[in-house]
Amino acid sequence: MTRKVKEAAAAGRIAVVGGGSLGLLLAGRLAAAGADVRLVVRTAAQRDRLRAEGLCVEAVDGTIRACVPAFAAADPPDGPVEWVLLCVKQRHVADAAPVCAAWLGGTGRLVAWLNGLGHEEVLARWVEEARLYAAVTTEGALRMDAVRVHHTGRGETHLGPMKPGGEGPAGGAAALSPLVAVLRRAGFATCAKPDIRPRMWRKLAVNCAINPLTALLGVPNGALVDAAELHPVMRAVVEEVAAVAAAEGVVLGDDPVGAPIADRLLDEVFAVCRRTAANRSSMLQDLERGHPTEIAHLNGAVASRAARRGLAAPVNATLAQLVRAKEALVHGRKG
Ligand code: KPL
Repeated sequence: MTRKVKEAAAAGRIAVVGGGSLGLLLAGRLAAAGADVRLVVRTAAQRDRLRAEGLCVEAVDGTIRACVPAFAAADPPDGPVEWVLLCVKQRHVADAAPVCAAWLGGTGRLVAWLNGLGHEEVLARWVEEARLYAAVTTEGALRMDAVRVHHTGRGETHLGPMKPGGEGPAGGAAALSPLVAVLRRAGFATCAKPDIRPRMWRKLAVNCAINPLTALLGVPNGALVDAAELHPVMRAVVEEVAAVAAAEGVVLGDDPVGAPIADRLLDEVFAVCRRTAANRSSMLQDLERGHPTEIAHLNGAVASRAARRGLAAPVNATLAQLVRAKEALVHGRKG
């Protein structure tokens, strides 16, 4: 057995659940790296296209064509897997959770690659917390169609247990090693963290600052840097997110830079805006496509968690209301 095959095999069987941009990217690159991976998508139509045409990842370093066994959510699993990598939108989590549980059997672990808050509680109804992990990634991907994804930018991926501290000797960050190894082999710069929550909340702060403003104004991410009028709004958003994180016991300032946390979060927001200047945020794309946005899991979740803890988050609450109003006006959907 070659080293590549041995390392890929050590991670065990993997099911990527979700046929959007990230799901296609992970499944395609993992399959090309020799991992024992299958892709579980929502519809039979996408499954049939994947079976007929294979999966294509277009990247700067070349095009990868992979034959990944494809299943629809309603299909029975081809046996239990060691890992489920869940890559769906928040609105699909309730439907995806029982599908993930069926693939996991009694011992597999689930890694959620999702934006925002809310999925943790839903998943915990189906899988014990000790088997739940989260991933935060800055890899860029754009789905071209049901079987083709463009790998638009390289980034970093961090994985860690959703509930740090209580996993016992065999669990926690240590259990991630084989998965980290196979993700690295597939070309993703990945590392395991004992506590992923600071990364999740920092990503949340970035999404809460960028997504609603780009969606409301109909502009690409880079435009937020040029509009100085928006900077105090973005600062207030990240300050509120940091206050709620602190109230939930999550320490966001884990690198010894010394600057106040809101300054560092704002720097992160601007860095992401510059790096993804031409991109349209996922919330803007959702609005344009007539899909429900993830506002309830971003600014809406920050506002409601703040209220639960007796804190005020007026800027996040207002942005959430405005996006709901825009959804209702644009799509005739009730807010
Ligand atoms: O994650 C994103 C999103 O669009 O949801 C950002 C970071 C804003 C990049 O577009």
